[in-house]
Amino acid sequence: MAILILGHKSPDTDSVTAAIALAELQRELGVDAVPCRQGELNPETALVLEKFGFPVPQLTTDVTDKQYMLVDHSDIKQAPDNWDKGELLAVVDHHKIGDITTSKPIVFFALPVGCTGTVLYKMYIDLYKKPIAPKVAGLMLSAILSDTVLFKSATCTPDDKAVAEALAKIAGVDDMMAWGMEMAKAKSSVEGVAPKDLIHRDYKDFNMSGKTVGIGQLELISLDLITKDMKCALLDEMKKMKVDGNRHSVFLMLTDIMKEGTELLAVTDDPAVVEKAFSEKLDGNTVWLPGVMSRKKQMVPPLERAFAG
Ligand SMILES: [Mn+2]
Repeated sequence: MAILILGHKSPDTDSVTAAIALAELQRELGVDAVPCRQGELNPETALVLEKFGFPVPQLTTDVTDKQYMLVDHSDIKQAPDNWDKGELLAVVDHHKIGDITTSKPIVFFALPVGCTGTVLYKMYIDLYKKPIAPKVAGLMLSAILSDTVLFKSATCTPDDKAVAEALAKIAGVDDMMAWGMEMAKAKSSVEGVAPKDLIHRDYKDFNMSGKTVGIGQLELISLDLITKDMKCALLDEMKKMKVDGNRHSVFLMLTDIMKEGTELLAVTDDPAVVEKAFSEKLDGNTVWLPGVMSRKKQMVPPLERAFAG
């Protein structure tokens, strides 16, 4: 039976392309593996798969009685359903260690870099010494451009940049910044998309001191793409999600990748946590956070500290 490889729920480009690239690497190693996705593709990921000629991975959200590997996460809240009723064989990641545990030793390969694509490059080249096919390199390059927001994110490391340049050569992408802008434009498309789908395009639930906190993020080439009416509709949907999911807070980061900052929309039981975390006061349900672009590095840690006391 083929091993399933899955990224996190509300998949982004990194989660989808890392599943494909790790499946390709497994095949190089003589292991039968199938890349999966745990949700709908965002428009950026769809563009990336089309450009490099890959089919859309199968939709799988349950790993009961399956052998599987995880990429781009190790948190239960983002993992497939019944993660404990299947057998986890490997984790390849670039986040903090999550709360998934195993009863047997596994492959666990993680680095504090900006993208799973960068970690996979090191696995291919340094660990397993396998060549990367040009179209797989294209996927990994795209993931790095996406996760590091064209190398502007606080999560970006010199390794990400060096690996992206190496991958661009393998993939035959002459102008990676131009390709990155094309991807960013696709990612920014919001017109005609239901508020719920916009929030879930890149959404994660976190456990902060025992409270469920949801944080979505939209990366936009301009905040003007979100009209006043859309903002109201997004807040209404967030209020619904807060009640339905028994969440303490639901946040939505509207990140302007050109201005390099985030307008944070907040629906919360305790507005003081926002002030405590960012030293900025909410104006109604919103606050501008200059320089904040990364959920992982600039949103989650200060919020966790604020929730902890
Ligand atoms: Mn990632």
